[in-house]
Amino acid sequence: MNIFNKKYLLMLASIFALSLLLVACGGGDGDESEDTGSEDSGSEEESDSGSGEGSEEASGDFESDQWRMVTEELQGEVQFVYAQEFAKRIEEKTGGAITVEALEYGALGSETDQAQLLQQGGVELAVMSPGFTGGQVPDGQIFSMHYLFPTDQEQIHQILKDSEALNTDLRKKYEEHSITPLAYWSEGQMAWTSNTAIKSPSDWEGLNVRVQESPLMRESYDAYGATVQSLSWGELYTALDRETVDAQENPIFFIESASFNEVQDYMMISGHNNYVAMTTANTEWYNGLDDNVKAVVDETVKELQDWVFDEQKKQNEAGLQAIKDEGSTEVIEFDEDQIAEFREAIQPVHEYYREEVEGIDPELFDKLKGEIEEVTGE
Ligand code: 6CS
Repeated sequence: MNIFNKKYLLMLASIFALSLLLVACGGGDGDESEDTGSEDSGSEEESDSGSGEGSEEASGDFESDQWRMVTEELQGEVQFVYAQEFAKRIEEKTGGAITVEALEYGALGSETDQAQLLQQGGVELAVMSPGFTGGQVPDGQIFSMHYLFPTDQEQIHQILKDSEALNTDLRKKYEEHSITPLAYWSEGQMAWTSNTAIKSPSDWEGLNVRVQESPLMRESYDAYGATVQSLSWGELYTALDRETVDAQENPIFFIESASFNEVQDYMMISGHNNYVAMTTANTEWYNGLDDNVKAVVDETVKELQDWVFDEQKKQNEAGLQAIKDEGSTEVIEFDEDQIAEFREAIQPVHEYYREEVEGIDPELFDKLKGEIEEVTGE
């Protein structure tokens, strides 16, 4: 076991301890102040968490406040550097009145614990993957549909920024669960890794693939003949190493950063999907913000759309190069014919999603498809 994985064991221990804390928090107000061990972008005073009630006037128009933004990734990875940049800009724009603490994966539990914590108001802000709330917000599963979004990153960027289906309609669906998605952004194209070379849908036959919690992911891999297993990513390296799981999907920077390539012989650049993350706020907290504070949050989130596009691009390019340099994982890039074959195999799942998945809004799906077609011209 390398140092990296010892780090995961420590993290899992902290997840267990913090899960107990989460239960104790139940609907809490975020006043708990743990030593997270993460790089602190905020200050060390007690958190006032909330709309600023009772806090003192600190700088110009802004009352002093402290927020926390929890992420699902480790220091240096895209979600975490996003949270740091968000913190830096909020602090600058409010003349230091408002500070934001960026928290890394594991500091407050697993990805599902973190989502729950945001919903309960235990943290104000989170970078969240829709895949972990697919059971609660069925329409959010739209992001786990293979070959729905284009492969062109600029086009995905445009769709995520401008889509009304996502930024208005889907946002409302999340808000019913106290999650306000302030922005959707891509962490890059996902690749498949496995110890088997996957070049056509039938190569998936009999493989067990790790997925997030979204039920639709089961249907997608079922269409190729594979079975799925839900796991937190912190358990994934060991599962791949011990071959209790055969394959996984993630953006390339993350495959390299989490060292999955060390225990996988092949990486397929399949074009099957991109990894969407959401910048989210607890809905009641966000709605209760003073207008000037809300405007600063909205402006910062908007600015960071382009910033994070460049950041993920840089990290994905470096990750691909590092995997190639390391040399033990063969990189297979799908050609147009292979993509067409997979696209055809997954069509029944698109229809199944629209017609049969309980709780989804077919109009939202149709609207998003229309918006995608407008951008791609197909
Ligand atoms: O595979 C996962 O679950 C993790 N992947 C990424 C790119 N970010 C966080 C997430 O939990």
